[in-house]
Amino acid sequence: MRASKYGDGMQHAVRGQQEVHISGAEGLYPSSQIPMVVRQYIDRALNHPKGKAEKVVITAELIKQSPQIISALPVSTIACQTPDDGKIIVQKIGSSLGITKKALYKGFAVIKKGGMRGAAMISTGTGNRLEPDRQRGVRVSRLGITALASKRLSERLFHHGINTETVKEALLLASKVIAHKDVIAEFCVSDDPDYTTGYVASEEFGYLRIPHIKQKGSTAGGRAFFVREGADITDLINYLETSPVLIGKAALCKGTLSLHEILNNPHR
Ligand code: WAQ
Ligand code: MG
Repeated sequence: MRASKYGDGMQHAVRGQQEVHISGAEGLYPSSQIPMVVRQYIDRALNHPKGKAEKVVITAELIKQSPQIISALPVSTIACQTPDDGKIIVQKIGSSLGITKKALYKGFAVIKKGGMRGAAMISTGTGNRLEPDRQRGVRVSRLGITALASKRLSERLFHHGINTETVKEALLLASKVIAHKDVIAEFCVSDDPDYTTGYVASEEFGYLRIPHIKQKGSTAGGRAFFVREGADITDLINYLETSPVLIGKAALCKGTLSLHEILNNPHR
């Protein structure tokens, strides 16, 4: 689903003129659920904190390929009170994963600027941008979760008071992204002005939620994928955009931890 609106006074703008992205969503579902999902997507587009959509485009496609089944990343929340502390946390996690300062700063800059529909791909060493369309970024799609894993995951998230669509969707996306061997980490900040929790995801530390990563009221946000030097970019984009992936197993949810506890207890 893609929802957008037109800039002020542009209600009758022709296609492509001043179209402002509001919200997007994608999923992998059994065909019987399509009517329900389409309704949910429309509701989301018409009730978004970034504004009411003036145009909604929904595409439904039959996927013939069988999906790759993966596990969800383990979830924890890091104790964080301010955006400045959040940035330090991301830097410490990033550098322990071998991501250079240059690459991390590039990620911060892209997210601070905002306005992309997809994610920026950044080389972990040089900090170079890797995706062909840097304005749009790469949009991860074709990802879903089995009914059983979804139920388990909801129970575990509920136990920590975080069983929301926002958390679940972000966890699915991060799990697909990190399941590719060439993505070392993902950093995400919502573009929703009311949603101030972001995350940094990696194989080593799982899905790490960062409260207060941005000030309330800002529509800046975005995603940065930190990509291994020398990775085959075409292959990676192909995986992210078109390979079907289903989460078949919910992972542990651990509650709130300090940065120290996280850095000293990697998952592998
Ligand atoms: N693929 C790539 N990039 C995307 C996608 C996608 N499917 N969807 C969104 N983005 C990019 C795009 O640049 C958006 O502006 C940005 O990410 C933020 O998207 O555990 O809600 O949908 O509490 O606003 C994090 C949850 C929620 C943290 C993130 O992102 C938690 C969120 P949003
Ligand atoms: Mg959003």
